[in-house]
Amino acid sequence: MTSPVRFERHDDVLVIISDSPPVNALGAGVRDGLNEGVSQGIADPAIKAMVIRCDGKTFFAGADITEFGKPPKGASLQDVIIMMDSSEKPIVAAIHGTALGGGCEVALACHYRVAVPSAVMGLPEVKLGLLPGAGGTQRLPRIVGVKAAIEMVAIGDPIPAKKANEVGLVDRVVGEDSLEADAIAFAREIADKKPIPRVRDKTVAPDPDAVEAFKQKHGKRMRGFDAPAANIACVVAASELPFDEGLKFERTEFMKLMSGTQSAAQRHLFFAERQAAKIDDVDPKTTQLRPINKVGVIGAGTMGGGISMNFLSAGVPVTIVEMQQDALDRGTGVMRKNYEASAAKGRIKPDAPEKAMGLVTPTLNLEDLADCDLIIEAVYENMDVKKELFTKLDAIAKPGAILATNTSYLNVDEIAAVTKRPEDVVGMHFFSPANVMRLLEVVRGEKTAKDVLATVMALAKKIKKVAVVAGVCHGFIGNRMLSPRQIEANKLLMEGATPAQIDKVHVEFGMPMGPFQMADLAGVDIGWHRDPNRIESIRDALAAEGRWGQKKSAGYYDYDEKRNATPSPRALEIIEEFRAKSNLPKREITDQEIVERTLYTMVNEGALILEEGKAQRASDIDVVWIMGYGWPVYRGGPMFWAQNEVGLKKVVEGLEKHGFTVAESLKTAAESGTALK
Ligand code: 3H9
Repeated sequence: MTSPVRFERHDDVLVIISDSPPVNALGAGVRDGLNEGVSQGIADPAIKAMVIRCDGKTFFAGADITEFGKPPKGASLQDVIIMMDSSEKPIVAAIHGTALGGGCEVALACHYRVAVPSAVMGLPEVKLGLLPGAGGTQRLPRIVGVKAAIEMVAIGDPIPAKKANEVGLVDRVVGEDSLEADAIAFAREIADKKPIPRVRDKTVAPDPDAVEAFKQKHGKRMRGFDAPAANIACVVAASELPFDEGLKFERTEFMKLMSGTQSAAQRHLFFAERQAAKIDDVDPKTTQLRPINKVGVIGAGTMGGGISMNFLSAGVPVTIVEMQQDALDRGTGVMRKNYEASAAKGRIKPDAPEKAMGLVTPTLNLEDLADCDLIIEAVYENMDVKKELFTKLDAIAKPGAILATNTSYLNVDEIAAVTKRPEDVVGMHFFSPANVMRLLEVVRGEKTAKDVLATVMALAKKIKKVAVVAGVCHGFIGNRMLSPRQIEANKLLMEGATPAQIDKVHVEFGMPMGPFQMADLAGVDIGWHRDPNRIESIRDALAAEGRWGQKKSAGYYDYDEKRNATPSPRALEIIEEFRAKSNLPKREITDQEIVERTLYTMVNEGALILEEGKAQRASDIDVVWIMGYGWPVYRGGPMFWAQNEVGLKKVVEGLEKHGFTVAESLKTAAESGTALK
């Protein structure tokens, strides 16, 4: 097999070039090639310096994640890096694109680094539940100090070349289009400089205050994750131990994380996210996409406004329609305020609010949507309202326009059927707040055309969403799975559990909040029939008493003026009264029973969704629950969790113990030890 790494001699400089698409991951072939190239450079008396660079869109984007967990092949990255570091001839890393993870570590082991202005450098291993395992945690702080190093490894966001240059990670920022020539010239400049600068020879002072301040500031976002603390510990070790001992410490911590379930879950998510973009029977290479240059959004409420902002932020003009002028003004006003708040926090450029709002055309006239390439309705969740609207849109929209509904439960086929163009109709289910949440469920109707699907998937990427294709069923993937959880949580209340106990189990599991905290936040009155005399559920009883949740400072919990929750004696009384009327005996409920009845039932529903073909693959379900509902990333989503952390046999036993009908595919997978697909 030909090597992905080639060597080109430029007089006294050897240029070692990796060409391993798509991202020059440091797989066995690349590592062997680097090993060979550097060895040749060292051995050849005519060579004074070396340059390492990559072809294609990026410098090495890291270790090859697909190799993790498999038997080792070829030279190890650690060995290659030690050889580079020890070379008596200087090596220059020539960086473009994204020098990430192992790629950044290769660069740090080089004696000099040059980069083009658009390049970024970072150690994002923490996002995969890992830490930089090839010396990154020991070299980085020796250049940038403990404080900046912790920021980079424990959060994992890359920094641009200019910043890298300022903090000493990059020696020179070179021409965007002349990387190789500039790197060779630089190599000649430094070829005879002695001593060769090696990061390992530097020391870094401990900075316990910075470590403590970081933990204080980011404690909440790191809750439940193993990797951030391990990354921090390695940086601290770099400031306290000699280099070689620090490397050993890093190695031990790396292996611990690598063999744990969290990293497996986070790596699963990395690939699941990318897999979700693929539609089994649609080839993006041969499918002509429909151009989307203008979007129409119907409804300027929270949802419509949030949806619009996604497109505006991506530079796509939006026509936004409302029925009344005051609602339209309020909606666009909120959008503007949101943009201004982001600008004030420095999250977007100061002129971004003006730019974005300059792309909005507010109108009361549905006919103004005639020139839109995509129209998304975000109106009241009612089938008759939606049908009437789609009938009108069918008459107004231009031929080839995509007509999308943001419904979260309703039958997209029934909506499509009122038009003469059901092939142009699709569901685009955004999650609230729609300008923030990354998930987009793309609901494929029976007749939705393949190019419509492909266009919407590509558009999702453009507006920075993670899109997952779902089939038509009540609640699609996410809300359909939420339903058994809610039903069981309510039954558990009736049987003797408290809202606080159920929520605690969910929060300890890693969810941002439990079912009753969520109900209080969203509003206990949502979907309530508004008849105070009709009390058919605990929720009805709470709503009838005005306990509508956080907005009324009372719901399943009581709230103080800062919205801090405490268990509510009155809510517990209401629950008791309702139980007494139902003649249900009260019993002790264990936390394990709550897990089995509220979480195993979700897995069961997920298996049914797969059986019915409403999701393309189990990993898509995981993406939905992580991106849309706050399932803990380190548990990899419900299907991954069930298969890899709990075990399907145990899930089936738990479901059967409580009398649930178990999905056939779940039983078969549990019995045969195969994966749910
Ligand atoms: C590490 O380095 C550990 C070391 O410290 C220690 C070792 C001892 N490996 O994202 P895209 C695939 S851990 C294998 O769509 P973009 C990806 O699956 C690593 N494959 O492109 C996709 O495949 P497909 C630390 C990889 O332009 C294709 O490449 N590094 C890897 O939107 C295109 O990817 C990271 O965590 C990989 N490392 O974004 C960086 N990376 O086409 C991870 C990508 O079949 N990578 N693929 O679906 C990224 O963040 C983005 O891919 C990147 C490009 C920003 C580079």
